[in-house]
Amino acid sequence: GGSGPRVLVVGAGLAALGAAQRLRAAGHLHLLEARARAGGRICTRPFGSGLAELGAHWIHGPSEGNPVFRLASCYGLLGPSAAEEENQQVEAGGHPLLPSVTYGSSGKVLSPELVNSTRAIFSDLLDSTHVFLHADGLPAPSVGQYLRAEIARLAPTWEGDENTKQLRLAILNACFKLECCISGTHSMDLVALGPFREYTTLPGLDCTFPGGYSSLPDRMLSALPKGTVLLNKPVRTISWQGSFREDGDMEKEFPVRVECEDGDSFLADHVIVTVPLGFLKERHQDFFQPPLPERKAEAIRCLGFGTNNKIFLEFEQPFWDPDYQLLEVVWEDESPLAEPSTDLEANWFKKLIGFVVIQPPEQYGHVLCGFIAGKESEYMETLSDAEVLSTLTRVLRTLTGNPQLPAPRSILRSRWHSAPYTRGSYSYVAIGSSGEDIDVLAQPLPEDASDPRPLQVLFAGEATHRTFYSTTHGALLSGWREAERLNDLYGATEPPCPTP
Ligand code: 6YU
Repeated sequence: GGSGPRVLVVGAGLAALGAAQRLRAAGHLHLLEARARAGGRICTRPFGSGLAELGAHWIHGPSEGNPVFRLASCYGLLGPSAAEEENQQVEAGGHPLLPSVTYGSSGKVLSPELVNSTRAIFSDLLDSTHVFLHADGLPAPSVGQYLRAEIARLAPTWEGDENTKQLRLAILNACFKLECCISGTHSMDLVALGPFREYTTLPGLDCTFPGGYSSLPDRMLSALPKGTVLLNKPVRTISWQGSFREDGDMEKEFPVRVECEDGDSFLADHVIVTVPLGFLKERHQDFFQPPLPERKAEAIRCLGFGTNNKIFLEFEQPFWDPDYQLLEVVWEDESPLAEPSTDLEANWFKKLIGFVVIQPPEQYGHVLCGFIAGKESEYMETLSDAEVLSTLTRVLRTLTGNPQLPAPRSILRSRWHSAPYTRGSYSYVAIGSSGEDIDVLAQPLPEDASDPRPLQVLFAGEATHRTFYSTTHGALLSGWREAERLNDLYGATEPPCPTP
């Protein structure tokens, strides 16, 4: 370390690594990470004959405007198709664009015409929510209530017999579940309508990392001086507005002291907090000394942070047609206009939206990745692997109409809600909150800009990015933003050859 300020970063996920990468002002820099690994919600594990992404899966909108895409390209971590101009221009609007087949609960594949025309209805309704951004009067507080009212209004105009209409409603209900996974929420009734379209999508055909998403944080980590990141160092409390002195050095005073669960403590001029919103929701009251200003505590309470989990299943042989990359599921008796079941034990698996086929099978084996959001997903976390595997085998036998369908050979799941240093998957703007709360969360402390010791506590992480929350690029940009805030304070200007 040099003579500059002492900076601590809590966490070693993408926001933290991004901050470390861009900090030029720091004399001393340490990242304190609770887990035994860096990467946070980027978590690649071996599975089948390849890898499984338990956290972030795709680069959403891989194109020049996406900093994760730029960084990954610059490190050479992406496959050849990601580099193609054509793929970078695709406008998917944040939804998976994969060739798909839809299984109905009666054991038959549903008509692609009916499925596609129904999806188009849903997608038009979703698009129509943009008119409510910054609007004065809203027809409903939540995205879910708005969509259901529109569906109730439209349903009588649909052509076809009663069975077809019921099936359309069932398909729409499946669309709601997919949307719950995308927003990382239990129900779209919890997602605020007004700010919904503040989340911004970027152009580009979503792509994956051939060597695993973790290859990105790994590369960022290896570029930092050895010993910068301390693993297995969960932070217990952050004291600020203090006057702390190191033993044996009565000269220098620090405003910040960070104490770890193992009793170690670190003094600093600045601390960048990148812990997930789920952790803050649970712990903010005793995590900060003095406690956070009420307006920030309120933002932490109001913003949404739900659960989206993945269930990887490896099969001996594929039961699906190799042309399909997405196997969707529709429970034919469901409707968005009916009350959802609250019997988690009996019905949790119906919240599963279906499976992404992991490509290519030559590299990964015959692997499906199921997605499940909400309370049902949190309930799933309490079950054993064997229970989940046997339930899903039964479900797949029902859906394919094949009672002999062989059980998967192995299973691997994420459990983001139970993870003590995450407590869910990612943030959303919940009813009763707005994009303003995101900005409040991102605001450094002390609030008084004329404080002689400014920027004691800074906040980064996906939940602090107003338009890219819930993504890796939002996390990375938030880390860069806070690093630049400190660089600016110390007049540490851009190096002649900036990092990508
Ligand atoms: C993306 C995707 N993706 C799936 C699933 C999940 C997420 N995301 P971190 O948590 O990484 O780091 C904090 C660290 O702090 C961590 O290491 C902790 O251990 C540590 N820590 C905590 N407490 C501590 C303490 N006390 N002391 C010390 N350390 C402590 N993003 O771009 N593409 O495909 C997905 C997906 C299952 C769980 C995702 C995806 C989200 C990203 O993973 C996530 O944002 C970043 O990795 C977070 O980085 P970070 O540094 O902030 O925190 C309209 C509209 C809707 C809006 N949503 C639409 C977007 C859809 C989002 N897509 C998600 C989909 C998938 C499949």
